[in-house]
Order: sequence, then C-alpha cells, then structure tokens
Amino acid sequence: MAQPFYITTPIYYVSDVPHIGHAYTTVAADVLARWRRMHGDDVKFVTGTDEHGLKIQRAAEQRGVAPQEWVDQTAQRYREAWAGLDITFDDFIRTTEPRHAAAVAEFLQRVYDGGDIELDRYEGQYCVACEAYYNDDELIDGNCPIHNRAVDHVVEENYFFRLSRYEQRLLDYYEANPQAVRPESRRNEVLGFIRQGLRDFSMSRTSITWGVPLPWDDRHVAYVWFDALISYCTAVGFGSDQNEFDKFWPANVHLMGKDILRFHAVFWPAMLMAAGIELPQQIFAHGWLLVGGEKMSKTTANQIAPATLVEEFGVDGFRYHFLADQRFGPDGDFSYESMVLRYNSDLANNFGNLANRVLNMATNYCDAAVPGVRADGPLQSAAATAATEASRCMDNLDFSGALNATWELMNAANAYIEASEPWKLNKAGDANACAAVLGDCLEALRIATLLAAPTIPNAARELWVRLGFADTPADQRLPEALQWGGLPAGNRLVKGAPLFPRKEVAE
Ligand code: ME8
Repeated sequence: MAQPFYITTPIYYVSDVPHIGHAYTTVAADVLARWRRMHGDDVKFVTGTDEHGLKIQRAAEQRGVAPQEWVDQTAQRYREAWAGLDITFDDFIRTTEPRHAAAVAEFLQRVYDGGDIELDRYEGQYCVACEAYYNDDELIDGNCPIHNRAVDHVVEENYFFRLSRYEQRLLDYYEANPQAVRPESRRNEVLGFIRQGLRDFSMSRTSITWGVPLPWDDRHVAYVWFDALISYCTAVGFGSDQNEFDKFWPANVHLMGKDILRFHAVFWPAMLMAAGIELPQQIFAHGWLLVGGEKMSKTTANQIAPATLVEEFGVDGFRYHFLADQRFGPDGDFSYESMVLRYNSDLANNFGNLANRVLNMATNYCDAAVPGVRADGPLQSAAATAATEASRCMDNLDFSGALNATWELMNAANAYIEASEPWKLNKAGDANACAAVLGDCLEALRIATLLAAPTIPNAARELWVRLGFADTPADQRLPEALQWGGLPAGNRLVKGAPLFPRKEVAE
C-alpha cells in the first residue's frame, strides 16, 4: 500500500508578486515531493494563494480594481512562476474558492460550538503588512518590529479565540513530540514564546468585508490568518471529501519561512485542538534568504523574480543553486557572483564533465553500449555511502547535505577516471580493463543521477535517456534502484551536448 505523504508550502499573499524567497520554499517542497514519489508514496503536494484580508483589499484599492479581479490576476502570476520552475504541485488552493468557504465555515462552527470563540472588545495596535496585532512593548520606536512601519491603532468589538486556554496543552504537546517543530532552534523559540504566556486573539473583523463570513454572525468576516491556516485542511477535503481528508490528514510537513513560525506553531495547533482535529506531524521553518545581506522588500527594490535567473541558469540551475548554496534552516545570502561560481564548479564542471567524459569514452571505446558493472567495483562503496547519506539528509530536509553527498560520488568517479586513465588502457589494447572502469563510472553516474533527480529533474531525465533507458528517473523505485549494479549491460549509450554549458563570469 502506498503511504500517503502530505506536504504544504505557505499560501502566498497575492498583494505581492512571486520573488526568489517564495520560490525558495516552493522548490524545496517540490524536491521533497518528488523524492517521496520516487519512494512510491501517494504524495499530495499543495501550494496556493492567500487572498483575503485588509492587506489584499488595500492592494486592490490602490490599483483601482475590485479585490476579486486583483486576486485572480496575481494568483495567476504565482501559477506561472511555479510552471516556470517545474513545480509539480498536486493542488493549488485559493482562499477565495467555494470549497474553502465551506471548510472555514465548518471549522469555525466547531470551534465556536466548543466554546473557544467568544465576543469581546479589543483595543491595540495592528500591522497590516503582518496582518497581526502587537502589544505596545513589542513595537520598536512605535513601529512594527518586522516591517519597521507605522501600525494602526484599532478599537473593535470582535470575536476572540481563547488561545490562552491552550498554553499548557501546547507545552505538553511539544514536550511529547520533540520533532513537531524543526529545526531545534525554532522549536526552542516556540517554547520560549509559549512560556511567556499566550493571549487570546481577535479572530474576526467588522471593519472589512473581504473575507469569509462567520457562520453564526455574518456581520463579521474571519481574520485572514484564521482563514488562511484552514486552507491546509481544505486542500485535502475538509468539509467536502471526508475520505480524502482521512487519507491525507494530518499533514506530514508544513514548510515555511521563519517569519510565520508563530502562526503555524502556536495559533494553528491550538485551533486544531479546539476543532478536535489532529495536529500536523511537523512544522519546518527555514531561514531567511537575504540579498546583499538585506531582506528583500519593495521599498529597497531588491526583489528578484525567479524568471530572471531561470533565463540565465535554466530551471535546474536555479533549483540547484538555492538548495545547494545554503543550509535549509539558517539565513543565507544570495549573490549573483556565487551563483555563477557554484553553477560552473558543481554543474558545468563536476556533473557535466563526468557525464560528458564517461559517455564519450564509452561511446568511443565500448561501441556505445554499457559494458557491464562489476559486482565489487571500486566505486561501489562510494555509491552506497552517497545513497545512504543523501537519503538520510533528505529525510531530515537537509537538502544541501543530500546534494553534497551526491556530489561526493561524482568526485569519487572523476577521481577514479583520473587515476585509472581509461584512454591509456584503450590505447594499450586492454579492452577489458577499459570497459571495467567505464562500466563502473556509468553506474556511479546512474546512481548520482537518481539522487540528483528531484533537484535537477530536466538534466536527470536527459541523462537517463543517454544512459540508454526508455523510462525516466521519476519512474524508478527507491531505495531499490539505488542498489549497485542496476545499469543493464548492453544499454545503448547516447552522447549529447553539455547539459550545463559553462558561464562566463559577468562584470
Ligand atoms: O506569510 N526568504 O505569505 P507571504 C525565505 N500568506 N523565504 C521567503 C522570503 C525570503 N526572503 N520571502 C518570502 C504569508 N519567503 C501568508 C502565509 S500560510 C497559511 C499563510 C517565503 O506571501 C517563506 O516561505 O508573505 C515565507 O514564510 C513565505 O514566503 C511568506 O509568504
């Protein structure tokens, strides 16, 4: 029986257009989804857009268009961006869809009936960019601590979610489930936040209409975060398809940036507890992608559209860079120069050269057929180590670690070619020895290709054909296909143009 595996990205705000920060999370989720599919899992990979709330309403007003028109246009920009990065999502959830309104209504009603939503009065500070309330002591010089801009003073009669009742239950839950928030530093941050004491929060608005009406009081719409988080349930059938929901819920992993950790690790689990729904197995909050050491923002005009880099480095070049260049967890800095350097060293030189050399030599010296793989070839242990280590890293969402382990295998194969000099063996007429070396290198290349396939799917698919296979890397079943010796003798080899042409370093 195929195991269900449910993975989500945040649903992105349509007040903005996609940049490399959004792409970073989405590519990572895609790589994990592809990796699990190669293991035969029944994967549900969901991304989408967050389309309600004051921030979106204002973005539409500023452009003089109706909110629905604005969200339709911008959601489309996200779909296009993901198509341009070969993102294989199984569903794209939009919070303005009818299925979501149904799910939110059912969810809210459950929480309301359970007694954890009550009418109350609120006076305080609100940051529209965060769509979040702040206490005075959290502000910096009176400004939002995240966006460094003025907050709105609001006085409202709203429905409140009784988050304070969940303090101890959340602490107990995280105590019993140490893997529920990763990495460890984020878990500690969450525990620290909860221990400071949780306050009830206002979960409805009367000041705006752009939202999902509360089922018991339609003068109010749901607070955008309350609405948005529920999308994770909507996408797997909550409120519409119980079988689907039973199959995929709880989510295996919610991926996100550290900016929205509290919403996911404090609000969301409490909301689920209040609705009597199981909690997600894991919340993984990665670090911030900086540009020139700074956060990307519209005001500093340092937002980079993924398409700009894809044009230059290709889809695979883009995907590879962001996952290999920084550890998935801490903050990392993007620079164009380091992207060129890494592309040249890892993709053009290491991977590209290995593929070219081995395929060229095997074509010339072995009549373009796989000569066979030795049962105990000298690259076998390097291949086994790479497979084990890359798999372990992938299971821990350590993408750079997994790529590192894979590239170690390529290093070993390149070094083996240098040391055994098959061109000399061929010249000396030692066809058997030459074939033995090349057979093992082709097999190492096959295994490295499978390990790299989720990250660089296009190059992997092309290489797979050049190795003489009629299917694709995605059709292979892991871990079996990572066993040494899987490359059939006699497979017809194909030479081809470099997969990653070298880049000149631009001035
Ligand atoms: O927060 N570095 O949407 P959002 C790394 N709608 N990741 C980044 C990034 C950067 N510089 N910039 C953005 C929202 N991201 C809510 C989510 S979920 C129920 C609702 C990524 O459009 C990262 O994943 O502001 C971050 O958490 C997310 O985009 C924020 O997207």
